[in-house]
Amino acid sequence: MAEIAKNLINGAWEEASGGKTFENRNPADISEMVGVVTKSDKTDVDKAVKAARGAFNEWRLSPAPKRAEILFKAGELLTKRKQELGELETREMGKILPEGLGDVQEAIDMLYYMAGEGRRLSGETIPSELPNKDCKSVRVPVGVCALITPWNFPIAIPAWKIMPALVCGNTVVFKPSNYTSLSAARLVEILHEAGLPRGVLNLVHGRGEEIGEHLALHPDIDCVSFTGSTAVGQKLAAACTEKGKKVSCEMGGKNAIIVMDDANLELAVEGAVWGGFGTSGQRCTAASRIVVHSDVHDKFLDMFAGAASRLKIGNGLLKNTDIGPVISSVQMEKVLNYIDIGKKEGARLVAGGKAYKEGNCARGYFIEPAIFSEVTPAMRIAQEEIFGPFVSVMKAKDLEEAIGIVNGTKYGLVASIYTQDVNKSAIAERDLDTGLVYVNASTIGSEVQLPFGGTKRSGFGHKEAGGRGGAIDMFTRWKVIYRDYSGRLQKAQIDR
Ligand code: UN1
Repeated sequence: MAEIAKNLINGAWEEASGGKTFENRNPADISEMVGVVTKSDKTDVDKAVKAARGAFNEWRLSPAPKRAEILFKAGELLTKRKQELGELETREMGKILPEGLGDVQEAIDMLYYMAGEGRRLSGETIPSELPNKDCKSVRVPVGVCALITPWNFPIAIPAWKIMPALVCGNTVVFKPSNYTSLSAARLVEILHEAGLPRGVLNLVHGRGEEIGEHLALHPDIDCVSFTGSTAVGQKLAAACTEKGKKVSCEMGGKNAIIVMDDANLELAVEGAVWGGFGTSGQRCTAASRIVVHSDVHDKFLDMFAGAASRLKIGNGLLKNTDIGPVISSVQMEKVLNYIDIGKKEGARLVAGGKAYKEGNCARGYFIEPAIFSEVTPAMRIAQEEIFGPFVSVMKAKDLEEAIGIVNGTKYGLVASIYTQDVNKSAIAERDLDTGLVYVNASTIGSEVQLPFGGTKRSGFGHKEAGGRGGAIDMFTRWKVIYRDYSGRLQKAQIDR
């Protein structure tokens, strides 16, 4: 029997109370069992929340720079284990190793960045209108946070949430995706080893459908941060708001790249391949639509289809692999079903779109990177998030039409434009209704020192990561303090 990845509750690694487990298998080869994971039920969630609640007061009162020192230490430990964790991610969810290593690096960056915040959690002092009175605003932690994360960035997205939550003085119950439980457990193990007091960070493994809602809506949870599908996020946002919890959700995307007639086409093709097929298209930031100026459309399409068909499909641990599997049989069926939908809608499949079973790919969930052309904006394949190696190419006669197409979905996470014209770029930067805009770069590549998140149905509540408007706003509340040392009753607005 393989070792079981356990929950961490109140500083102790333990199996779930029901004694049940589930297996994690490698999506590149399902005969390989990556590990066995303990399967929590609501009792375990309750225990974890209780532990986090119990640890809150002491953690809240510990100086932020001291909290940050633990994150610095964890950053060092994670750096030492980067290779091991990158490989584990690849085996657990299929992304190619360089991407797995990048994912770990993003968590390291976030650890150091948020550790720095420990010495910067500043507020404001403002003069009072009354004598002998001072006013200030300070950031205080929100309380006990439920952090629910997806499988496509098994280490980075948890780090986006856990690190700011901890440095701000919150305690945490972390529920990672069941597909990437082992990667999540390693990250928690590192934070634990770095010296977090018991109960400050708790980990519960299990399925979202079974324990996610129970955790998020638990009466002792003050704050919920979720990354996942729009369907789940919307429901969660409504339910949490109703219960008075602070909530933020990072959800789906239908991100687009605009390729103008003056674009450097080689660069645009590279960007489209990376944005469309990196992580097998399983990113909320994936470029699933490319809107191309009519004058360069045919040439671009030719180059793009050629580049996509040259991508080497396979196990992400092998050196030459460009594109790994999708996460599961369910996801594979979903993507293949969208291929049928695209054909039925009258779009033209110009590359890929079939299950790939060659050589040692027979036991994995591989799909040839698919490109549809002759896609029109109202088609389902131009509107719905597919989350797989699937790109819809559309035509536009000018910039205005292109921006209209890009903005014409319910999502608003990322958009990008390839152009050499500074004026066109400026208009796109202004008018694209997305949380992130890239110029002459793909839809992927956010950095931790800036906020991350989308508009419309892509994001709800505060953004993630660093910078103004980022995660520090999510994991703190502003408290305003008026201190009167006049020794008499003073009345604002009335004493004149
Ligand atoms: C996601 O797509 O799910 O910019 C997150 C990027 C990464 C994070 C992406 N830094 O693509």
